[in-house]
Amino acid sequence: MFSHQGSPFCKLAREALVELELPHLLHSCARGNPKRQEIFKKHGIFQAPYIEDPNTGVKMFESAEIIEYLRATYSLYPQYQNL
Ligand SMILES: N[C@@H](CCC(=O)N[C@@H](CS)C(=O)NCC(=O)O)C(=O)O
Repeated sequence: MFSHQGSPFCKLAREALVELELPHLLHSCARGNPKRQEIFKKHGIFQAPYIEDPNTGVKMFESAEIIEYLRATYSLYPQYQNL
C-alpha cells in the first residue's frame, strides 16, 4: 500500500490491513517523495491510500473501497464487516 502518515484516509486503510493480519508492504510517500511518480505514471494522478493486491491483480484508490475490498476478500467473517 502507498500511504503517508499524516493522512487520516491512509490510517483507516492501514488499520484494515492490520486488523485482518495481512502481510503487506507499506510504501511511504509523503509530499516530495519520488515514489509518488510510480503511481502518477500508471494512473495520471496521485492519491493515497492506494493499494495493489498481487493475489488478485486489483489496484485501487479510495479508502472506503479499499477497506470494503479487503474485508470482502480476506475476512474470515465478512458478514460482520460493519461491526
Ligand atoms: N476520498 C479519498 C481521499 C484521499 C485523499 O484525499 N488523500 C490525500 C491525502 S490525505 C491525497 O492523496 N492527496 C494528494 C496529495 O497528497 O498529493 C479516500 O477516502 O481515500
